Amino acid sequence: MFKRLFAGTLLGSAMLASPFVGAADYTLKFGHLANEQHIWNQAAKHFKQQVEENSDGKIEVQVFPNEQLGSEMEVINSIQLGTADITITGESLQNWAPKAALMAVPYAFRDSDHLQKAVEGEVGQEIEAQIEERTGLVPIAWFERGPRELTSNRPIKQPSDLNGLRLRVPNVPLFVDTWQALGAKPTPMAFSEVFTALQQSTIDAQENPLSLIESASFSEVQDYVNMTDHVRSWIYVVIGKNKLESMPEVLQQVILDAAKEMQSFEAEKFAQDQQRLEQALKDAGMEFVEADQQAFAEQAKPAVEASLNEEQKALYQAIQNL
Ligand code: 2Q2
Repeated sequence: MFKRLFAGTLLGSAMLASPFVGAADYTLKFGHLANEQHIWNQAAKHFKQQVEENSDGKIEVQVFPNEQLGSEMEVINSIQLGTADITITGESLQNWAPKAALMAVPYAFRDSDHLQKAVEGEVGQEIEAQIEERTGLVPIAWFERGPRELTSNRPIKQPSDLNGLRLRVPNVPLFVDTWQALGAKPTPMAFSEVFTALQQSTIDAQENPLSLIESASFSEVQDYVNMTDHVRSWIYVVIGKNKLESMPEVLQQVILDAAKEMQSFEAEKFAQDQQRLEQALKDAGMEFVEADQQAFAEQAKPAVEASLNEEQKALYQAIQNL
């Protein structure tokens, strides 16, 4: 009797934490590089909740922020090996699928509407198809990102101010080519290593949307946000194709529906976040610098065009014509 009661109490408290403890047939490990507060993590948690509820606990989703499952490139490899399942990734996929470069071409998208047209239309379809075919990852949702800005410890207004600036970029060949042409010294590096590299001055600068500048506390090691707006882009939430297809169709549908729901949830948060970020970074001590975007765009253009191969150029043209 006592034993029974005790077991009942234990079960009761476990149920408070999660209504589905122990019942899952499938576990999905979802790792990404942003911190706990970041809207990507809020979206991931929303997805977890939807999937667990709508699968009656048959699927459990474990969310790992802060590169706890490894860097972006490592998690992509892990998904391919089957030791992780879901991540948030974009133009770094160009290392496998060249068309993914078009998600983040310097100064390619005029504005949010232009970007949306590309993602939701044929351009997006072509990119997604190649990602799926070449990487074994299936895009299930996309998020718009804020424009990428350059942070540094001296103001950068013109390309000529770059003058050998040691700049971290993600593992994106097109970014390396472009920043080299602009006069900086770009080095690819995992996101989680950037803070320490800036602190120890092995690099001088980095570039990212405001939301990741905040997520990684770069205000502690960088004084200026130079408003270059050099890349507008989107990012995908991707899942391992083998894992997805190993599930019964009804559960696959639960995942796809939850992904769409996560996409709208994130889009709403994104709009609110964009209004908050500049002031938040100013409050954290960063100074905003107006950069000559036209000069950056003009100097970047020939480098971008020289860097794109034939299939990429065709898509680049298609984007310009939208
Ligand atoms: O700077 C970074 O690491 C992030 O902004 C992103 O991971 C980057 O945009 C690409 O690696 C996305 O594939």
